[in-house]
Amino acid sequence: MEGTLKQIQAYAKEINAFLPKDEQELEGFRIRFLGTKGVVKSFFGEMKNVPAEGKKSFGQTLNDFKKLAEEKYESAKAALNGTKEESSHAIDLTLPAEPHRLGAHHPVSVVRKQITDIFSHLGFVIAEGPEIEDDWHNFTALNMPPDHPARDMQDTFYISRNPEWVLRTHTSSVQVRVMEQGKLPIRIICPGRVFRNETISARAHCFFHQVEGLYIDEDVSFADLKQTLYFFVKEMFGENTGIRFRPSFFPFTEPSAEMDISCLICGGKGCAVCKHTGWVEILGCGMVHPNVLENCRIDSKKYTGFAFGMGIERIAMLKYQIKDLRLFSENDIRFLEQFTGA
Ligand code: 2NM
Repeated sequence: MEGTLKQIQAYAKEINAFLPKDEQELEGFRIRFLGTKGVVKSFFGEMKNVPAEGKKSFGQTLNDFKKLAEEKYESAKAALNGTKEESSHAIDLTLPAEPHRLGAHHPVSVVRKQITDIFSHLGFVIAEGPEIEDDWHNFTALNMPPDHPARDMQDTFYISRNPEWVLRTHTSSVQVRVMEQGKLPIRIICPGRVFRNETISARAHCFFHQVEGLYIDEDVSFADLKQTLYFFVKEMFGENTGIRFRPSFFPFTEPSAEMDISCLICGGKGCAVCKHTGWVEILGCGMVHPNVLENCRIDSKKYTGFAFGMGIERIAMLKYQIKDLRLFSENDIRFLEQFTGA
């Protein structure tokens, strides 16, 4: 009896110190102490040898011993599962990092920068102005009489609260503001968003982006206009690109012209992009109308100037062979991410 109690104490010590490192050790513990042929069972088997007066106390000891083994088993099992769960959530510092998705510049921003950079090299500086304009800066100062078709409700968005205000239809309004400041000579480039009330299609939208240029000084001629734009075309589209001018009409320039470049796709042989003419229109230009200079308090006897305007989307469509204008404003990642590093 004495010996049995000593044995139980020794086992209790072992149980208290038990700390399994895996499932296998835990199962070994269960079989050894709690199994059908285990230590606990075998001690209960000894009950029949204990004299009647000692049964109660021995039974109590055995029950405590069994409880100790069972509780150890449960707590060891929980600890083991806990570690397992923890390790599956732990960060593995040796794994390669999740890549950060890098954004890309919008093709309109890419092409706008290319255009303004080229003119910066010729001494043009960027000028900006408001997108909501008054009638004077958007139309009247630019020699557009009240019955001019460009003023038609179909083309212009008017602000209903005050029909004197419009969403600018071109950035020439910015140039009027600069001319009115009266500091001469003027050599500016005006990028910006402009608005026209058109039916949305693959070729038209209710807004687009423009870059307009203006150069005013004494003795500025049409030859200066041609040479400046020729430099621009060679920088933008390549040394071997040809240019040609066709007479045109704008109310704010006289004479006026439209400029074509030799087709980038077929090199002038004729294809679908140039509609088999070998040429693609890229901008409008002309010598600033004396009425415009006088409207802006510039002496048209002393000063002359040239101006030009182009659509950024149009240039981008040509350069990157983009077929649908709507892609520029849909914000579809699959389209936009193609311009990384462009
Ligand atoms: C164009 C075509 C031709 C132009 C004229 C002026 C200003 F303010 F000087 F009168 N700015 N821009 C102009 C001339 C714009 O865009 C197709």
